[in-house]
Amino acid sequence: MSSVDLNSKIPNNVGLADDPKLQRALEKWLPNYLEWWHDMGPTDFEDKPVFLRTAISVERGGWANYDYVKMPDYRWGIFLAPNEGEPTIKCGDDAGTPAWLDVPGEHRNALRRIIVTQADTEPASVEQQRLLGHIAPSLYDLRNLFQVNVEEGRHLWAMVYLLHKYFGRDGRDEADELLQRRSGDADKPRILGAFNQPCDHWLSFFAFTMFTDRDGKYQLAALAESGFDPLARSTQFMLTEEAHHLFVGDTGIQRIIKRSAELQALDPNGDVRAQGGIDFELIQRTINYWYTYSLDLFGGEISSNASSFFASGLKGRFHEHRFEDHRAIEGEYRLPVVEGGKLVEKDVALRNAMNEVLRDAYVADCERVIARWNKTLETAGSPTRLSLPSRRFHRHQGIYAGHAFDPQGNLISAEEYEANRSRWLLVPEDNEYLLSIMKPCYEPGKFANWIAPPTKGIEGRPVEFEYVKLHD
Ligand code: BYC
Ligand code: FE
Ligand code: FE
Repeated sequence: MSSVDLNSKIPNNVGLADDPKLQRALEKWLPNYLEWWHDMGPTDFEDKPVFLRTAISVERGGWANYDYVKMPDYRWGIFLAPNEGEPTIKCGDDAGTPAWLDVPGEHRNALRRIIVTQADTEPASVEQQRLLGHIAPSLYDLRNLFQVNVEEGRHLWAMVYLLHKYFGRDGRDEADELLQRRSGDADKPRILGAFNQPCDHWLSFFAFTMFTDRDGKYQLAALAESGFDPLARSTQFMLTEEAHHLFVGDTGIQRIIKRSAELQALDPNGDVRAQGGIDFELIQRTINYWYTYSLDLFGGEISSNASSFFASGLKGRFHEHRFEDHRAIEGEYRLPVVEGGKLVEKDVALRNAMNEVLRDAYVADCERVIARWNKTLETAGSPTRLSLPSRRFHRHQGIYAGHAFDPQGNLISAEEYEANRSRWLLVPEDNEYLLSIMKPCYEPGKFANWIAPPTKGIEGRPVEFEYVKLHD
């Protein structure tokens, strides 16, 4: 395990200084990355000091440093989690045998594809969020947005390191292309669906960090079980940063719910919008929208890709060590499929259902958060309850795509679906309303009317701390 080198151009614990060729290649990529950040990262705040966390080590206790940093000066580093004992392949045909310290020729293409797909989401999310700083509900939230953004940038670095180090010329080309695709671009879109959807306002930002970053948690956890050891250790460390992103989304929506319940109680007709707040129907539509796009990110329910990734030990299940049988050759997974215009139960080979197994863990995690949000509503005396729609609703990938379902998961006609779209999903009129109430609120300790303050600040600082210095 190399020690941490914080003073070189690219902070790292991967011994870059001992590999001058790799170091040069990454130092050549660095200005292109900075140019991308300047063009596609958060607009207009480049000269403002932000109270940011920077990864400086992989020690559990003290891995991060907090200080004011201007975003373009952020120290994006490359860190691998330390190995505990001899790493082994965690799943599939070769479970229990030594892990690969280099890329096995037969898995080169599959690994490259997985790494590129993971990498692509990181800059995509920064692009999606680039304008949100202009309408932040507080300096506290503004800081959290920028924290998420710089860390997604570091996640890109983590994957680009793997591409440069282990995939030669192809890897360098892929790394260049990661800076060329653009979220939502008609000609050069990002790879996965959710990362091409607009994220125009803070309700979408919080839903995105709640639901889409949470897909990130589960995908990273599955890759943390990879038999390709550098990928496993890289994603393990990314997960330490990911927790904050999920916190931002979970508590962001929870604070909106709390405020909406207050406004509901305040209004003589219980009308949240009349008080300038975000009504619960709109919150539910936003949940429906981002949760289902995030479900798509797990891929098809029945997937030969997933089967071969698992079989070859490239990608495990969530917490693979908790399973008894790491080969999963036997066993079936039962799921509803559409046949002859009806839903019928069908058994598929377990390995082919690995995307669905991972999605199950994700859905259960989302359910736990929804239950907490409903507790908030209960405590506030509101009769409203929020819920997750069926995993068949509003899907664009997998066996339910191409069929129409209502949020309860019943097969319905395309006409019925279209007629209810604006009741079930975030639509352009919603965005108009949200943008009309989202004005920047940049006074330390002050919060926009549509959201409650957090219960505490960041890293022991008070809520009214000046998290972003907008004035010298
Ligand atoms: N959109 O066998 P199938 C994060 C494609 S988020 C568009 O069903 P597979 C983050 C698929 O590529 C975590 N296309 O799926 C969060 C395939 O294409 P080809 C990101 C899709 O391969 C917030 C075809 O459909 N990490 O970190 O088993 C902020 C059939 O594929 C989609 C990863 O994704 C979609 N949603 O599984 C910042 C991990 N879904 O081959 C960051 C790496 C599927 O026919 N990726 N397709 O051209 C993977 O492990 C897999 O690629 C997937 C798909 C799980 C995504
Ligand atoms: Fe990330
Ligand atoms: Fe994230």
